[in-house]
Order: sequence, then structure tokens, then C-alpha cells
Amino acid sequence: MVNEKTLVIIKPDAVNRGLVGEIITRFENKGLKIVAMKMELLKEEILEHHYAHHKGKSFFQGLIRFMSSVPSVIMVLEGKEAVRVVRKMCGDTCGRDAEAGTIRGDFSMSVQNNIIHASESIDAAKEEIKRFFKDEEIHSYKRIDFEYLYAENERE
Ligand code: IDP
Ligand code: MG
Repeated sequence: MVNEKTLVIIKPDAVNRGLVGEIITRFENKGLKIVAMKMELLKEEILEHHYAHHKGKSFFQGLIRFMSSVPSVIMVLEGKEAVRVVRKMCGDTCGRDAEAGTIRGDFSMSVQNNIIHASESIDAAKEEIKRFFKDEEIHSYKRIDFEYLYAENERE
């Protein structure tokens, strides 16, 4: 499916460090299509849902504070196997462990302040996209380079 979607959050550390353009450029150059994008100061309530899998852990409150400190840039990226491709481009959770060449590997030294969020699975992506975007905020269009990004037998 060339229209698989994933949710990406460019986190407050990346916004503060002026890395938004660099990160978006990587996705555009890769051939992923931006189908939704906005800047938003994320509220505690939405973050508590988003990070519910870490509730009760020692770093949870600090993580929520960090994520709600400065606006984030939130977007939906689309492409063949977009969920897997984008996770791979982000690298391991801890910036210190992430491979060089990945976004976290190239720009982060931290486990919490690790630049970016990307959905873990197709099901998580569906849920997260609904959490952050209304249907009408998600666009549908064809990139002019589509026929060059994908071979004929990859375009379904
Ligand atoms: P992921 O972002 O690579 O999917 P998750 O385990 O889902 O990793 O964690 C979500 C976010 O919570 C991480 O991106 C990071 O910002 C934060 N986090 C995860 N583990 C720790 C920790 O041990 N200390 C502080 N923050 C953490
Ligand atoms: Mg995760």
C-alpha cells in the first residue's frame, strides 16, 4: 500500500534546537509524502494518553513536562511501509544507542530528549493519527515524482 500512514512528532528539543527543517527535509528526500502538518503546544491530557504505556514509571511526569514545554510539530507521513521506514529513520529510543545516520543517532544524546516520535505499528499509527488530527486535516494528493519513487510493480 503506497498510502500507509504514520504519525510523527518533532519534539520540543528539536524545535528549540532549530532542527525542524533538517528533519522534514530527510523525510521529503526519502520520498515520504507529508499529508498533514501543524504546530501545537501539546496538553498534558493528550500526552497522558499518548504515553499511557509509561504511566507509573519514574520518568513519566518529567516526560509529560518536557513534551508540554514548547510547541511540537506534528505530521502524518505517507508511503509504502511508511510506519516501518520512518521508525528505521528515527533509530533506537536512546539517542546514545541510535545508529549514526538515523535522526536520533545524528542529533541526540538523550533517552527522553530524543528529537522525534514515530508510530510503532500500523494499528498504533491509526490510533495516533486520530488522536492528533481531524479527518479533514489529512490531505490526499499525488507527488509529481511518484512514478520515479516507485517502480511499476510497487505502485499498488
Ligand atoms: P519510542 O519513542 O522509541 O517508541 P517508547 O518506549 O515508546 O520509545 O517511549 C516513548 C518516549 O518516552 C521516548 O521516545 C522517550 O522520549 C521517553 N522515554 C522512554 N524511556 C525513557 C526513560 O527511560 N527515561 C526517560 N524518558 C524515556
Ligand atoms: Mg513508542
